[in-house]
Amino acid sequence: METEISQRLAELREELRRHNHRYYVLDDPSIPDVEYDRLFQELKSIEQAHPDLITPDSPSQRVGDAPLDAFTQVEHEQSMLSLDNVFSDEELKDWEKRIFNRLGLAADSDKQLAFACEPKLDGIACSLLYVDGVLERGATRGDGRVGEDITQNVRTINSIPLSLHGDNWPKRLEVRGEIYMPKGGFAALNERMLAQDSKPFVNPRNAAAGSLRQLDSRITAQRPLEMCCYSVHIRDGSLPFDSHSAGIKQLAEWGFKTNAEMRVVQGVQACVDYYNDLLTRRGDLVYDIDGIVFKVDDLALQERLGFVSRAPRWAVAHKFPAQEEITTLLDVEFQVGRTGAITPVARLTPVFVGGVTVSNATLHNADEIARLGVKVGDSVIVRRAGDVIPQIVQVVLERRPDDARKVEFPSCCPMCESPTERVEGEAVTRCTGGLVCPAQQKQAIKHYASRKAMDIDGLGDKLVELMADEGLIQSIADLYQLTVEQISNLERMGQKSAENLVAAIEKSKATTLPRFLYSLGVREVGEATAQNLAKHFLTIDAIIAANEEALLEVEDVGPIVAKHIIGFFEVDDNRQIIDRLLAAGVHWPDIIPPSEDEQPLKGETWVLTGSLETMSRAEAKEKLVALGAKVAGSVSKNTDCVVAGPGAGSKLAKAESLGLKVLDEAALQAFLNDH
Ligand code: 5U1
Repeated sequence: METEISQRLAELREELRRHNHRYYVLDDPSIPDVEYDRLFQELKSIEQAHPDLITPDSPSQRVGDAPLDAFTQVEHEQSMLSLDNVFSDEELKDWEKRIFNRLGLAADSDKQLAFACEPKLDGIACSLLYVDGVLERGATRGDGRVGEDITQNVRTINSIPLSLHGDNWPKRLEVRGEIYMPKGGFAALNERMLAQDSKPFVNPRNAAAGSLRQLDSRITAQRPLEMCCYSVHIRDGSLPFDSHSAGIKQLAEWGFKTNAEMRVVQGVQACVDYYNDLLTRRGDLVYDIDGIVFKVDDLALQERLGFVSRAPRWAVAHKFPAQEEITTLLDVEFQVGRTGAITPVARLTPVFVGGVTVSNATLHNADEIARLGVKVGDSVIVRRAGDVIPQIVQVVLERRPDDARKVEFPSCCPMCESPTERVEGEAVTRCTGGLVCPAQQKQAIKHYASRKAMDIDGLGDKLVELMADEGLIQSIADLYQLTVEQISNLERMGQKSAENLVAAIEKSKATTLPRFLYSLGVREVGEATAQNLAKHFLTIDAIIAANEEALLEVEDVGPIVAKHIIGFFEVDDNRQIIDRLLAAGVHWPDIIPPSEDEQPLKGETWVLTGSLETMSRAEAKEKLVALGAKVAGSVSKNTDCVVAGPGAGSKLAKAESLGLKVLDEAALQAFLNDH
């Protein structure tokens, strides 16, 4: 009996370890999460019944342990190295020249050295010690010689093997790499922190550092940390490979996560190409990087090159432009958007960050200003990562000047002086001026002319600004009154471009009802909602007249959207603008309602539950709606039919208890084929 239990435990641990590796290291899971959970539960329940059989490398031992009082200091078996940096292609080429000189190779010789290139992850450098193939200790880099023992915390990181795969490992193995938090995990963690009213982390690196610094490893266990390994050190005995790249391959075979972007290239020009390629792809990577590390691939050459103080001559980091910089908040201005939303924008002392000069950053809303505690005059940290708009992530409080000024959110719109309001439960403050507000007028016209709306060729944002500032247009209806002469008198507008623009405006008069509806810029009415409204009501008059009850019958229209639609058409100005547009000749073809024959499900309510194999739920819904059905999310006595696929649960049970018609997927297919 005892041996049977031990055998099952060994099987479960091996299987879970394999799935863990596929999921966290290879990003290639082979079983669904529920199956993993079942195996894990089985392991835990056996271990609970037989605590004496728990081993430190069991997958159950990653959940964290009782809090520590403090981290202890540990000495690394071999010092953890630091890296020299270069900041330009020239400096990188000089580095290669120095290597040639040291190796006694003529600089003009045709010899190309092989370099291993890999992204430099922006995380926390750590070292892992394995004794007899089992993880014994994890430590931070510290000063390179002495770090902090974070064994309890690293054990919770799923991409770190608790015991090594294979059997060709040395008795004592030290593996180094970077512990980091992927961008997606960072965003989710910060959302959780905000939801709990906790302070979010400034960037993924700080989040990783903060998570590793937890004395309570149960907290670390809940943080989405990963480790990517980049070097191997063996205390006794020699390395079973002769190049850095072969070492990385060996690390992967022992079960470590290594960087899939690692390449071996010939010569320094190929290093420059690699750098440029990753610089353009930096924003697409799922983790933050701050540069590229280049290493002489051949270990024998590394040995010959040696070190200067604690930095190897055979490796160098070519840093990317920083994604965070410090600058000064000069002022906060308030911009008014199309829907009246007032966005505070930080005006900054221009600073080069993330590869561009940044002089503005968004401050989002009043809550964000309060959260940052930022004042005008403060030194602030600006972050520009990828194509994301620059953000202020932190205030450097110790540099706050005495005359720093509090940021006051305006009580009146800075454009039209109408009062601002903040609806309870919403983060946004809005101008209540509607289309009286020149800022909202301009945005409304830009939206009306945009490609997915009325698609007025040649009427870009700058031209709208100019025409509005010159007093030629105040509302979208004014567009149809513009003359060639008026436009050609504008700065940098010739006769020909003015004629073209008037022709494009004229052409826009022939449109469709969904486009027209979308162009009006009603809050929350995007293209899809506009389509649904048009299909449901068929005419603009019917939409204008619709009350809440009628609007709620339209697919995807909920109480909030209905409120915005009603609110929009209640405003006299808006109805007058529509009248003027129609009088100017804006028109669209009638929408012919499908005949009764084409709508056999008219008046019926269907519910889809469980999964479908031959089509997605969205496709099935589209087909049923095209046949006239309303597809609802819950089952009630008013439901006409429930389509139940595999995994259908409580909705199917309810349908059965109410005696409703239930179809399986095959029956649904047959029905759709017949209609
Ligand atoms: N990718 C990578 N990052 N990184 C950091 N490789 C790498 N190598 C390092 C460091 C400090 O040091 C080696 C020279 C061992």
